[in-house]
Amino acid sequence: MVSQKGLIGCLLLVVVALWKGATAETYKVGDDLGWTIPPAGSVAYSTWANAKRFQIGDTIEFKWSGEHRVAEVTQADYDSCSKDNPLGFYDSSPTRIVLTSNLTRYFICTEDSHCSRLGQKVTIRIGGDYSSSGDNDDDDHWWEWNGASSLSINIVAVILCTALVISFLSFN
Ligand SMILES: *[C@@H]1O[C@H](CO)[C@@H](O)[C@H](O)[C@H]1NC(C)=O
Ligand SMILES: [Cu+2]
Repeated sequence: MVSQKGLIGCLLLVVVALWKGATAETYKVGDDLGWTIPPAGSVAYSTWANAKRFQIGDTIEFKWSGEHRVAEVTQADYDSCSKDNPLGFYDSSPTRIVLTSNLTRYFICTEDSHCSRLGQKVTIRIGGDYSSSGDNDDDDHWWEWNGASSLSINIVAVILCTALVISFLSFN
């Protein structure tokens, strides 16, 4: 006999799983640091980015005060901090950018030598293999074990719950 509590718990699980699967995240670049001259060079932004799991549909938000800008550039221009041929240019804070593909994106600040000498630049890797990107415990959830896609977890949850509902109804 299936208890009513078990049934309710099961339905809650489905709601949580569906909600999680449908939720896109917004990431504030640099977290509390924001978009500014990093205290010890670009490592602040690479550390920040490496700890995230950017996915298609997520948004990154550049937020700053004072004299900063955001330019999206090619990888070559990123490496050389060249601001002459930006793919995108944003001069008001906050700037939000939606990640629409798995292609890596490169952003620099175009003010003075903020990129070239002070390291105000960030690389955003989307999708991809996160096995070497450090501690991601924050984003590991028990309903996404072993990296199984949330879609397949949702399907399993729905099937289990349907079976529970059917047995609940037939025993009552
Ligand atoms: C993006 O990367 C993720 C993770 O590797 C993958 O599951 C997904 O299919 C990719 N999407 C596209 C459109 O390539
Ligand atoms: Cu700047």
